[in-house]
Amino acid sequence: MSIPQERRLVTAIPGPKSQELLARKQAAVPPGIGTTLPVFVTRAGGGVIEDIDGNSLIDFGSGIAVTSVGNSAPRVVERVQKQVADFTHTCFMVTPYESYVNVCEKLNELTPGDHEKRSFLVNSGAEAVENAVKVARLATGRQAVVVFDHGYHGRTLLTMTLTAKNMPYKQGFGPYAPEVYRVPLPYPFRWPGENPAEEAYAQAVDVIEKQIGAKNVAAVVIEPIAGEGGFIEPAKGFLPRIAEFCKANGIVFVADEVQTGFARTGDLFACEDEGVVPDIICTAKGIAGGLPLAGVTGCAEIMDKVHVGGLGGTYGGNPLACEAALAVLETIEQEDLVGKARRIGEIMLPRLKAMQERHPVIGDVRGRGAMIAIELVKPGTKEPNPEALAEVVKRCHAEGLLVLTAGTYGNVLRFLPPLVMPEHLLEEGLTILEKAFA
Ligand code: PLZ
Repeated sequence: MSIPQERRLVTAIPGPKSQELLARKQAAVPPGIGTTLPVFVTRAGGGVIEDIDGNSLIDFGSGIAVTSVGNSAPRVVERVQKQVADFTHTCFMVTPYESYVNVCEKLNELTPGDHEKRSFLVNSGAEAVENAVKVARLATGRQAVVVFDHGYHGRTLLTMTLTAKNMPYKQGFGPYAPEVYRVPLPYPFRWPGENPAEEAYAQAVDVIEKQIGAKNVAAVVIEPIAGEGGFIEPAKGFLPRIAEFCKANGIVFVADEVQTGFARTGDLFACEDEGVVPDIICTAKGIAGGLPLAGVTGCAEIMDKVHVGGLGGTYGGNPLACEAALAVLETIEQEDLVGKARRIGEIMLPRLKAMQERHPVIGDVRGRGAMIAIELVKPGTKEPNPEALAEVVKRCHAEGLLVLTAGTYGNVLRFLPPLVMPEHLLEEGLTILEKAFA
């Protein structure tokens, strides 16, 4: 790896050059586009991000679960460089090219279930989810879509409607799309009852049968681990029961694996953990090492119902992004990134649990593989503690550890390191975190 795999601070964070650029950003870009950490990036790779002031930061974010293979991963660079010199765009719907077909064949092969599948490619996670709903509606002739508390699916009109949290995603942007219904998610840390999976399932079915009518439901859309909602793993047993209910009622079960997919959770796809086979699976983020690409993969019998020309988009499956995806899939396989994700979890979870013992502000430590979070509370209660979160994040950032937040209650610190993160940097990052809590 050409970038030194070390943390190096040569200025305060952000440094003077980043501050100058931040002022220009503030004058040129509306405040609606937020900034987690205002260091302006010049290079990144492996487990680090270098900024314009010469600092090198440990990356616990992967650009929100995107650069799982690392930034500018060697195979990605090589394939994209060749492609950019050959041709940059034809539009797959106008004159096709092989790499798009290769990516779809791979998605059909690698996603859960050995039934016959079809895939098509779009540009973003939101576009993938929106297209899954289009396909499900056409295939079933039904309209209603069921989503869950704490869900996040994107920022377009439909996917914003599917998203649970008002601030900052929805406030003022209505009216929302019709025929979207929300049901409970068994959030183990906060569920009031004894049997979260069964109780949430019963409540969800009650809403579907009594308020919507199961025969009116086109799709149930769920993240196998709620990402933006705070890395909430639904209580075990819930996902398989919802999938069964869908099957029994002719409802298309859509797994939104935009954040959880491609080895992130220590399985290639998070649904595999409980053996759930979705009818449609949406992928994006980790699929192409940072190039914009997303996939919709589903049962052939559902996908083939859509008339010729009913799906598409100018850039969907752009040749550069497809080459990047093929490089990513090769890297995941050859560098055993599924195994690496598990190893990251094995290192992080015990250290975080030890921190929890010492610091009662840590209410919960959870996650799988390299998708790990801690939830901060007022000590001795489960009351959310976003103030403590802000303080810890500030200290981590000042020390050169990039961390992200999440959560319906704004009190979750989440870790999404690149799966190629060197172990010494992972350990160093955890030590910075320990000091921040102390
Ligand atoms: N589904 C499960 O996590 C994107 C959002 C960043 P796009 N999550 C990061 C932000 O604040 O905008 C996401 C997701 C799940 C869908 C999406 C949407 O993916 O590629 O951002 O459209």
